[in-house]
Amino acid sequence: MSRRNLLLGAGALFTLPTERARAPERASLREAAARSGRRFGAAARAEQIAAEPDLAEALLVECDALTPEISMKWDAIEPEPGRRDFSRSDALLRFATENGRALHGHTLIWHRSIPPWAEAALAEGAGWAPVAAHFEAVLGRYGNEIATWDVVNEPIDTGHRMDGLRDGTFLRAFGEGYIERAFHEARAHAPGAVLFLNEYGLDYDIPVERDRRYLFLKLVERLRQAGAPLGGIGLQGHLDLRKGPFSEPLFAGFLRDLSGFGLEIHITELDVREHDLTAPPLVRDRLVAEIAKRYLDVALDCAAVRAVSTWGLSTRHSWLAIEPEDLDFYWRLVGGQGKGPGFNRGLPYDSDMRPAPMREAILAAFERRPLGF
Ligand code: 9MR
Repeated sequence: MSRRNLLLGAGALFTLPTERARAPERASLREAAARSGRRFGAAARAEQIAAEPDLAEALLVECDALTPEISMKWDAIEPEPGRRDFSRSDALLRFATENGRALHGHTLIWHRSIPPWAEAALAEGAGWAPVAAHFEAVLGRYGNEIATWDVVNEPIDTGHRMDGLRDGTFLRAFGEGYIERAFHEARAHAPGAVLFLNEYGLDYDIPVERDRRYLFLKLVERLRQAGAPLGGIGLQGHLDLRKGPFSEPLFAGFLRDLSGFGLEIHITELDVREHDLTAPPLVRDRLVAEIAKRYLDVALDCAAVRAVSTWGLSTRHSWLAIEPEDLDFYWRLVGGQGKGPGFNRGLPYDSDMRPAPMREAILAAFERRPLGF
């Protein structure tokens, strides 16, 4: 299908792009990923795609798959018990499928996206019924069309319990077995889907992340032994220039251990938090691209790593952007002049939808590892 047809397919959502928004002539990220036997994707929001043709086009040019950044979370879907709003997820799915792209389901269970009414109900002993109803509603609607799902997101929290499980609503309501139970519940409503456990903070050579890696491997081992229908591992990959060091051998060793479970691994939320937004843009871009390349060179050396997604495509929209109301505070904090945009530069496209050095880094990492390396 030509790019023009791709775009016409999405005509209901946005108008045709101008020449200005055209992607570079070189290989797209999805083409480079395909040559590496992988897929590339990004998190996205339907309302941004509908309002911004240049973003919509860049997503279609670069991505095989989109992840709903917010709209498929429990609190977004069901703000009040039984009153479900699927409109934004429906729109994103329509945009993806009309253009021959996939969606990655994100996320059925996450301690930060439980609607307040469900939080209260679970704490008061409502039992599994609200969780089952949520899974049934979401997977009943999308389970056939979406092939990969984050079932449980961020279950590990270091420093509290020997098993590393986060001391939160689900653990308190259902005990240690809730993760396994969630996977079985998901399997019951989506028999053919690949079910993922998604986790953050597994990247750096620092004590807390060493602990997290150990606890995460143990959790995966327990789930496998218990026969949970776990099919994939998501490593979020939120890199952070304030953290460090990053050790190639250590991260490679972790991926080797993880590969031993025979599951597919996805890098699900790659982006880079900067440590100095006041440095010259060229310096910032170089630092961002460097760490992304180092991380992906190791990740793509691992044959089990099948997909890479960034958490957003352009820094125009990033959870790492500093909100306008916080900007004054930020600039005072870093001793700046109280002006300038609060954009973090840690994504493949800049806020004007121009490819950034991080895009080159991702491209180069895929190109370094052609299929069958
Ligand atoms: O980027 C997302 C942000 O816009 C939302 O406000 C937030 C709550 O829904 O979730 C952010 O995405 C998170 C993702 O779902 C899980 N891993 C961490 C991401 C960044 O916080």
